[in-house]
Formats: sequence, C-alpha cells, structure tokens
Amino acid sequence: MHVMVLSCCVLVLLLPGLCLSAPTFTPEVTSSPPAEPQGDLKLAIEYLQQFYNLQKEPLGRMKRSGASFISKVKEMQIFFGLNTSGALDFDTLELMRSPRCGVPDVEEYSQIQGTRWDKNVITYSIGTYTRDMPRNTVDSLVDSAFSVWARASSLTFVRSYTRNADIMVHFVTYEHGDLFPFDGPRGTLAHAFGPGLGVGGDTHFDDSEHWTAGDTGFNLFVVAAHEFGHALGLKHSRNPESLMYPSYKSSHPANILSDEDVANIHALYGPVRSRANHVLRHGLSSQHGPWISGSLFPRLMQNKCDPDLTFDAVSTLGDATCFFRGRYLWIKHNEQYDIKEGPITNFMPKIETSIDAAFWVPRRSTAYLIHESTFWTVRGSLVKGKPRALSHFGFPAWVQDVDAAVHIVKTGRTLFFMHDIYWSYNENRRVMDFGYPKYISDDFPGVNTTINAAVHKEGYLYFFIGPEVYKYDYTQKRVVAVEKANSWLGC
Ligand SMILES: [Ca+2]
Ligand SMILES: [Ca+2]
Ligand SMILES: [Ca+2]
Ligand SMILES: [Zn+2]
Ligand SMILES: [Zn+2]
Repeated sequence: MHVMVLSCCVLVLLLPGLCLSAPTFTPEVTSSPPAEPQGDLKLAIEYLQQFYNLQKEPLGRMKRSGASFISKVKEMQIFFGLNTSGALDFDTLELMRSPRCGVPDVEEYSQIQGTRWDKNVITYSIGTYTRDMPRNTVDSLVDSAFSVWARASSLTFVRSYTRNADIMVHFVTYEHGDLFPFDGPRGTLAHAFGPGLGVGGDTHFDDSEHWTAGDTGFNLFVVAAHEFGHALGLKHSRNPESLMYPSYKSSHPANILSDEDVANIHALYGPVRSRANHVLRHGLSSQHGPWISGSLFPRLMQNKCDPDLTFDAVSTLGDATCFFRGRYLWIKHNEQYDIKEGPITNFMPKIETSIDAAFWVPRRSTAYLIHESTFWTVRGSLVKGKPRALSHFGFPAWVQDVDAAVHIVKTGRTLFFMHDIYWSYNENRRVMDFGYPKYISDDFPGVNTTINAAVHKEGYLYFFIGPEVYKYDYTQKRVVAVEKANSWLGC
C-alpha cells in the first residue's frame, strides 16, 4: 500500500507582487519579462524534476527534444488541461512560472487519495512561530484552517503544547532538518507530510515568505488550510475550484472547500454526524473500533534510545546522517535541528523496503541504498528511477546481499562488507579492485564480527556492530573508541 508522501507547495512567481493581488495564475502575457530560450529550458527542467519526477541529468545533456523530457511536458499539460503538444509553448511556460503548489507527479494523483490517520481526534502543536504577525494571530489562523476540515468531516483537532503532537507546525527557513530545504523568498511556500508516525502530518511553512492574515503577503489561513489537507492525506486536485488545486490563490470564496475537496475528505474520514451510517456502510467490525480501523500505515514506531538498538545501515546524505532500521529512518542533520524520524517512505516515497547497506559519494552528491541484490540511487530526497542490480558493481553472481558499505573520499574506494569478507570498489574507474574479497579481520584488526553498518566521518571509519559503534582509525589500523550506537541519536 502506498504509504506517506511529502507534498510540497511551490510558488513560482512571475513578478514580485503578482500573487498579492491576482486571485489565481491567469497568464499575464504583458507582464512577463522576455526570457532566454536557455532560461526557459532550465526552468522547465527544474519544474518537471520537482513536480513530475523527471530524472536528473546534467543540464548539457538534457534536450528539449528528448523523449523523456517531451513525455513529462505532456504529462504536465494533461494535468493542467493544456494543449498536449509536448512543446514548451507559451501557455506551458506561463504555467510553469505561475504560482502553484508542487504536485510531486501525476502518477500520484491518479491513485486514490492517500493514507489516513487511524483516529479521528488529531492533535496539533505550533512548535515555532513566524515574526510576521503576533502569536495569537498565528494561533487563530491555524485554528481556523483546521476548522475548515473539522466542519467538513468527522475529524476533531485538539491543540497540544507538546513537541510530539500528531501535526507539528513549524515556521522554518532553508535547510531545516528534513530532506526538503526551503528556497528563500518565493518559490516554495510550505510543505506537509502525509499522515503517519514521526514527521508524518508535520507542516512546515517557509518563513522567508511574508505571512499575513490579509492579502498583503501570503495568506497564512489559505496556505495552512491547503497544507493541512495534505497532512490529513489529501493529494492535489486538477480542479481549479478546489482548495487542493496545486496553486496559491489569495482570494477564495466564503466556502473554501469545493465539492471535490469535501468528497475526498469524506472518503478518508467520513462526513460529519453520520459516523454510525458510515461504519455500517463500510461494514467495519466494531472490534476494531469504528474509527480506529483502517490504518494504512504500518505501526513501526521505534524507540531510538532502546539500549539494544541496532541499525541496518547508516549513511551520510548531504549535510545529514541517515540511520536505517527496518522500514524506519532517523535523520540527524549536522546543524542543530531536531532529529527527524518516520517510515522511510515518508522521506523517500519509492522505498518501501528495509535497507541493508548504504553509502554516500560526495562528489556525485549521491547516496546508494542497497536492499538485498538491488540498489537505489538518491540525491536529496529524489530516488532515481528503478532499483538496479547489485551486480552492477562487479560482484560475483553468488553475492546476493551485503551487510554494510562505506565510501572513503580520500581513496576513492567504496568498501562492501559481507560476513567476514569485504570488497573494494574503485569509484573513479568504476571497477572492483583486484584481489578481493579479503578477510575483514586481516585488514581491520579488532573487527571480528559481522558489521551491521558503516559510515565514514571526519577521517574515521565507524563500524556499527550490534548496539555499539567502533571508531576505527584506518591509517593506524586500530579501533580507537567504542560507544553506544544510539549515542549518535543523542541517547
Ligand atoms: Ca507528526
Ligand atoms: Ca520560499
Ligand atoms: Ca546492514
Ligand atoms: Zn499542496
Ligand atoms: Zn520541511
């Protein structure tokens, strides 16, 4: 089952101020600055990568005549009801420049609505505020935005003052500890994670924007109501009348929800005041509790401070370190952000398995996540294409999984560990080094058991073995320290 997905609302503005008064994104021909053709292509590529899952390739190699590029342009044109030419015509470019909220891709839209909370009383908490308006104004706008959904469904929202409410609301800027950094003024406005554990439901507003209660900046009520739709499991709508249409609109009718928005929230949580009927209609057995059943996300919350906690894989990913266990992931950013956690699918929607081993190659800004005999490549939060075969690295056929992997920048080598042996892969030449596999204990004295996970940091190798982590100096070839593995998560 499709689990949690992050949705981003992005605003690409044509001109400063356009969004402030224009109710929608009607193409404004005359106000558009003349754009360089190359600039158009760059805009289109970035747009399609962000919203339509266009695969990343070096800009030089990306051609507007390429088949994958054209098909993504068409997908976008179909979504917005444009002429499906596959070309970057005027209307298409206008739309790409126009205020809109990010649809990760069209496939997602075609699925039924997303996951739902497994309860109908949902807590929220405002963790950080914007300075753009008084706190009590923020409180009241957020409350109103939740009320939009409460009035239309069986849901009740309860404000909490803790840090572990279901929906944590934050105003943040740029990098903020998840894998989806904001972009400064304009561009991305906000994003929200779908229902789920940890970061699930959490809603982040880009505090580089000017937030307002009126229409002199971005209207917090409108954006919050849209984002909370995502936090409840709703996807984007193609209907321009819907709140869940992927675009910022500064003016809305008194009734902010379209019939479609209402139908979609009913489909997930049932309508107001007809709970009993809904339960009967859906034949839910009372033993589950009528509003407890129907959870579509796995119960796999993990206690990071369990003294016996082990990790399946640990890897750098950009400025963060990822810790994988089962289908769960903790992300610790190098800066002092809260540790973000949740099912892997929350951060990387395509990855619905556990991860055996992972490594990071900085000069490609790419992480490699290995599951059994396949691996994914990941840049930022973008999982590239389909998983590829582990044999790609040149393993013999009998190698069907590995325990751990780590890339060492200084040597340009990636080491793959499996039981008591390891391989060395030359990332520059993209071949296995000659003479491998070798015994781990021969080359890494002091490391005598299966390695669960490995990572390279600040000149040291770290081997995660059971609930401990061995700090290894590979020039001196010795273990220099042993500590609790989860001390890395602040335990
Ligand atoms: Ca949450
Ligand atoms: Ca922004
Ligand atoms: Ca492992
Ligand atoms: Zn959205
Ligand atoms: Zn975020």
